[in-house]
Amino acid sequence: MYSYRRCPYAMRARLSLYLARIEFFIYEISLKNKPEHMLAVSPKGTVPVLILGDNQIIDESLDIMIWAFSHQGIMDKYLPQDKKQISLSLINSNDTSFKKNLDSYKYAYDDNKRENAFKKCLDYVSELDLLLEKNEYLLDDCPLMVDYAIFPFIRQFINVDVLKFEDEGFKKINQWFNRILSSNEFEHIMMKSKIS
Ligand SMILES: N[C@@H](CCC(=O)N[C@@H](CS)C(=O)NCC(=O)O)C(=O)O
Repeated sequence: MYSYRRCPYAMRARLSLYLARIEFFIYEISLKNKPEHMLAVSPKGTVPVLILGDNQIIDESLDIMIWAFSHQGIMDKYLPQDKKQISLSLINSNDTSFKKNLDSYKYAYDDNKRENAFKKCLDYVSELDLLLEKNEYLLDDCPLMVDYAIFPFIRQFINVDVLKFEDEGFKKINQWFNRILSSNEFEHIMMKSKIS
């Protein structure tokens, strides 16, 4: 898999492959100097790009997650039918509006725009926080695909300014965040690759 260690999309893909116990090689790329072979098999030029044994290419992070879980027959465990619709809807909000607001919060030069984007990000975080009133993870007491797909983006959001986020007092999100952050699976997928 072509990957970039700090990319949240690549993190969710690596997490799913790890959870599914699928062995894979990581080819760590530089986003500024993408390998020709990667661009040849996936001209859109984003990571992650997974190349299967039969040369089939999967170059969308959610497709990689779904492929990994279904390949190992553990789809029901991570994306149970009764939670499928809400899971995909929460992930879709993450990948569209939350990601857009997160980028403005991170990169906007104008202070008002940054603050506005921060507030908009908090709307989504509050929605997640509310879900965590009921369970330890977003939709259950064990982590599902939805948790692993969203977590890397919340991590980016919190890391922009940890103290500013902590001032908001989202206790449940903080607990959920720390639980996944300190998990074996996250630690494993963040280990520095020896092949690059
Ligand atoms: N929709 C894609 C998005 C992947 C994506 O945007 N990855 C970023 C890195 S975090 C990327 O490769 N950007 C290309 C670049 O910066 O040139 C997915 O889910 O896999």
